[in-house]
Amino acid sequence: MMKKDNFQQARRRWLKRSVAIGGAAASASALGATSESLITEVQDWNRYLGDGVDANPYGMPSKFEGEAIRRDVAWLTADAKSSVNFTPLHKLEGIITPNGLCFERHHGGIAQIAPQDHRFMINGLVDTPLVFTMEDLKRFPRHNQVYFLECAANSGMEWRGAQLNGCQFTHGMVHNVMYTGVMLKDILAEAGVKTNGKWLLPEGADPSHMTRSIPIEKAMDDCLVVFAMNGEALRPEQGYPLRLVVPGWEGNMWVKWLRRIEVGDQPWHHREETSKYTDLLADGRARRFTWTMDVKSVITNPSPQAPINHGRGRTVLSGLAWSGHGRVERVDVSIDGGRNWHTARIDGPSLSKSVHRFYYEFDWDGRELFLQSRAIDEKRHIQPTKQALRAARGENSIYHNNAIQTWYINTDGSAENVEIS
Ligand SMILES: Nc1nc2c(c(=O)[nH]1)N[C@H]1C(S)=C(S)[C@@H](COP(=O)(O)O)O[C@H]1N2
Ligand SMILES: [Mo]
Repeated sequence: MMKKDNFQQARRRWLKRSVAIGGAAASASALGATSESLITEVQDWNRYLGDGVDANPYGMPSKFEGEAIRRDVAWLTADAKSSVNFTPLHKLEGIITPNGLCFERHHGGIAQIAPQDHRFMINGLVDTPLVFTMEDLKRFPRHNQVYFLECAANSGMEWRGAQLNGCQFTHGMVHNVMYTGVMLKDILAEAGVKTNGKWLLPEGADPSHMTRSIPIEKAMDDCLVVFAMNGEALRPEQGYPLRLVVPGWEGNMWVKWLRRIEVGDQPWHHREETSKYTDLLADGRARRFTWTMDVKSVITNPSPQAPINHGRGRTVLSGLAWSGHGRVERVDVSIDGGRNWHTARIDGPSLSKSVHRFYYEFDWDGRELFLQSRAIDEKRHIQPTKQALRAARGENSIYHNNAIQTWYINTDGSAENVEIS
């Protein structure tokens, strides 16, 4: 132990060491190397009383977190009411997307529906057509499940080449939420599906009259009709007061402002949406009914919107991985463009059809890097390279791009969306 009279001397020696301490244990600045006044002087927030408990009946993030917002890309869509914005993935930690940051995709603007005015109907090939109020629905057994929702068009602009500069824009049409709701199969059992009832047509109450065909097997498996997200009521932009959850399947089937499900014996011919959500192959044929979202991952930090700004030394790389087929089993990370792969550390819950958080800590030597991540799910699906995906699907596709993403890290720590071959 250090005696007290030796302490001053030791402290002076300590102050002279202005270099940062490298290595795994610490990357703090030596005292004296940075603005010491922040420690030695009384600051405003230390001196003046803050707001009282009545300042924010509904809490907001710190005013210093103004960068953590959804963003849209003006040229992508002509009209904000039939548009999309993107989750700021580079600003998130863990696996849950906060409600105010979940990307939005809607085709007719946000419907504002008072819950007492909302009705949900089941009709078609059922023994008893039924109409439910929100109160009625809340009397079925409730379930809580964390699921990702990914728009089939996520990463769609990247098919032909590196385009958008930031994981928010390349991969931000995904969110991951804990839903509370009731099993669709419980509601269907109440109505009694006839033996020839094979397909469901869920319909939204918004002006887009969004409809999708869903096979009965999926409905009887894990679909939920939900009224809450992350512990509170659904947000209006996410379908308040009621939305369909179709775990692992493409986002357009997760009908918001859900008002009706018709049971039929065959898939419906959709209006413009069918053609939109079909993958066009190079030979002109189209992939139809490509519902499951394939295994995918992206490095969120560092990335173009979140460069390395601490110089050389210990660097924490982090990202997200998910698969519509189940759990993510492993994530590999490369810092040299796929020449060498390292197994990343998955931290936090590993739930089926939910995003997984991964980390890879390394010492950056200040040289250029090519960062990549590659996810493998429990069914042994491996995330493909862009070249492999193009070879399989051609270049005309927009939907279901789950290819490996590359970020180029410059010697100054800045990052850029690139493609390498
Ligand atoms: N009623 C209705 N449901 C809808 C849509 C819509 O426009 N109207 N958009 C769909 C699409 S294409 C996607 S990707 C998801 C987006 O869900 P989010 O807004 O919660 O991100 O909702 C789907 N459900
Ligand atoms: Mo979508």
